[in-house]
Amino acid sequence: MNAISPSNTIRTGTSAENLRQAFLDNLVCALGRLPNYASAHDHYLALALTVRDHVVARAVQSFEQGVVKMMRRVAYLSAEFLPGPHLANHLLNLGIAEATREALGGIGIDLDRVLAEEEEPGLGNGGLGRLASCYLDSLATVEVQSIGYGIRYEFGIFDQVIRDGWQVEGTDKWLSGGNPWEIHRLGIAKQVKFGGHTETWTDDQGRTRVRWVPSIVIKGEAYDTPITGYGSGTCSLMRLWKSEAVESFDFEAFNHGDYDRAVEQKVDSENLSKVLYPNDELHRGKELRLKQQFFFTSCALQDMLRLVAMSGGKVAAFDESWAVQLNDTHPAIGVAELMRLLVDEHALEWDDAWAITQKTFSYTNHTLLPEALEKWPVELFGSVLPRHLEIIYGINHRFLDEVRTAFPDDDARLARLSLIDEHGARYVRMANLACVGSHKINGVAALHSELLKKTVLADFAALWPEKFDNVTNGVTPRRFVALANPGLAGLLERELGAGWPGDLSCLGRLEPLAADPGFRREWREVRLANKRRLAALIQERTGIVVTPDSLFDVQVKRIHEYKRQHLNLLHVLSLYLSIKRDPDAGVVPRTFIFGGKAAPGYFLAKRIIRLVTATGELVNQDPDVAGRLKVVFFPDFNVKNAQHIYPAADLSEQISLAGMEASGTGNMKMSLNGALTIGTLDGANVEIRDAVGAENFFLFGLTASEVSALKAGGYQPQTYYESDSLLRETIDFIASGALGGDPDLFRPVVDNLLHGDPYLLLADFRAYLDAQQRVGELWGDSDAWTSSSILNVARMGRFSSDRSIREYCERIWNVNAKPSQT
Ligand code: GLG
Repeated sequence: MNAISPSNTIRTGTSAENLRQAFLDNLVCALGRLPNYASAHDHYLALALTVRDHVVARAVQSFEQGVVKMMRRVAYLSAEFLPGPHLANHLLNLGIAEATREALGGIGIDLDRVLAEEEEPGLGNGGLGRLASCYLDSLATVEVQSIGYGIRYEFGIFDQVIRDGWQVEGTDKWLSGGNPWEIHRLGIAKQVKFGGHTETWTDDQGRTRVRWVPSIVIKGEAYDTPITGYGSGTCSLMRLWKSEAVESFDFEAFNHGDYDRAVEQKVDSENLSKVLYPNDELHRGKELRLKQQFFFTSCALQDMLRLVAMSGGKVAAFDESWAVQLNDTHPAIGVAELMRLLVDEHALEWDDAWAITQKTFSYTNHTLLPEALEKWPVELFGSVLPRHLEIIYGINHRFLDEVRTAFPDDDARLARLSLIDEHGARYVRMANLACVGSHKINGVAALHSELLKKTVLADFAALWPEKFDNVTNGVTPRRFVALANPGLAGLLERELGAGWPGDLSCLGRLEPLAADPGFRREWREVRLANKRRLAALIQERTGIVVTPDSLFDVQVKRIHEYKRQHLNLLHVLSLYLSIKRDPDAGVVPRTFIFGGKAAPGYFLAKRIIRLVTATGELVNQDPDVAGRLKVVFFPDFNVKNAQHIYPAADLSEQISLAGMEASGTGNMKMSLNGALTIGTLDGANVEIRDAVGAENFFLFGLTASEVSALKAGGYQPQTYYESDSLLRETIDFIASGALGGDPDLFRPVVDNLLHGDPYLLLADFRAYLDAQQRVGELWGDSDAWTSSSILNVARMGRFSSDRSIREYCERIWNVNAKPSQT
């Protein structure tokens, strides 16, 4: 028999002719459709299957390499992933976009229409999930073997529609049109226990061991989605777990005629991976959420152990096979679960298991917000995970001894560091567990990492300063520039060569072109074309007609008070009132574009959305401001829509209160596409401003330390309200009932600002308006604006997620990444 080599594992090649034939084969044979009857969605599925062959062939070869070479692999544990549509990304990475366009064009099918058919997997809330997906992309690109482990939610983040100006949530049915990208790994299933109790027993070496006797066992089945890299044969795997009942029926109940009870367990088991919790940065101690976290983490660790065995590794050297990253505290239970697997199931001694655990895990913190910190009531925790509670007590006991040695007679410190919060009701603190179980702890931007050490993790930083590090976030230039902005990609390819998406340090070579009038003209043309496309989409989705030559002022991200979409609105309304007062007021034409989802239970965030739409209803109709102001709420902000919005942004609004936004990544995406930023010194804005130059960034607002000082001194929003007449006029206008047709509609927003203003909008209002004034002035000088835009792109190379991933590889995971070219 002939040996099967990688090259003959695929039926067809990648010429246009090959691709067309495979496409038609798939249409007819896999989907059962004759070409004449095929819908656009059939075309999408047939093309996806065609491309998938090549992707999967790469993925299995790449995986095999990892097994054979016994390399240390990276496991990225994340409760959320937001990959976005896959098809176009694979075409780019496989280098077959043009051949595919030709293949389809030859039979009268437009590739762009086919691409538009793809539904994205919305398996995350926002930045944290999208970061995980950028990192899988970059891991593949820098040729590191990795698996992103998570949950295959049947229903991801809700679909947002705007009805009568309000957010209405719809169920996300991302799987209903079929998912051609995943492979259900029938052979890979893990059992996960819940509840019950523990018992001790004596093994044949006379050692006392613990056995967990659960009250229920659930099965996790693996679904794999390969993630290709750019210019690399390596693929990452996104391995998501779906929960199933171990037995489909309770046959005993079934035989007794109790049909309801017979299916009950099946339904309960499947519920576990049913739906994503739609809260971003808000912890609610729901039992199902804890179960979800344990479910995917346990499946992942069991799977890693299986792979260790498969590559001939040793359990006692688990950390040599795997570097496991905790993406926030959602998978932090993994620290106790690995201990359980090593000690209870693989009979390792506690101290050996602990050494392995600490060398294996590292932890990324993504937020300083106190309401995001996960803690579980001890009782709830113990009822779901009785063995893990014992293990956590065991870890805590030894850990607190270590603290006592380092800081004798410091009970307050001991209480703060303890894995158990004992103030009043007792809680298990997941961030503390993550810190104790990890050898490295990092924040996601320089400022955030500093603040972490000073605030929420200060006691850990004092105990283990060497554990702390920073890795500033990055974003993939493949999806967010090459795919999202083909016009810009064309210019970059011409100036920098075809390989630019694999090495963003080359962007620096654009700098001299900022002074070249011809290049500036081309740059403007590309930007205008992007804005025209977005304008058409806005009209299609909202009915609002906007002018592409106006300044597109964009704030797209989750709706949250700390991100201060309402500060942006105060500016919009102040401009509106200025024009009403003085029709000749020097206001440059602007289109304000908002987008983002509010957590369904977040009252004020939903009111803020309504305030955007009510402002739009007023402003967009008013002939007095026609041609100067438009306000749009772009519904259902997700990765797919984002790819249309970022390249059309002139101004990127990054206006969170300093010290609140850990990093932000939308800020990077817009600047990389040529937007100028108006922003506070918060998160990665600080580093973006350093990179692009203060003169190419509109800075305003209090610094993080000024914020602390102001709050400590007793902040009084009323004093700002009283001393600034424009601010007063704007707030009074909102309070007057002129918006939305109901005088009480925005009372809660106004009251919140006047009596408390927790995110200091009033304190930053004047500085924000001044910065916006500077924006308007620079916009008036189109050459100067364009130069700044070019320089933004030229200097943003550092914010590629390839750079971030190389830093993780070097400083945290200790694995070799393909070096960057420069
Ligand atoms: C968090 C933070 C963002 C950060 C992102 C990725 O709020 O500032 O950019 O993680 O690290 N929940 C989030 O989106």
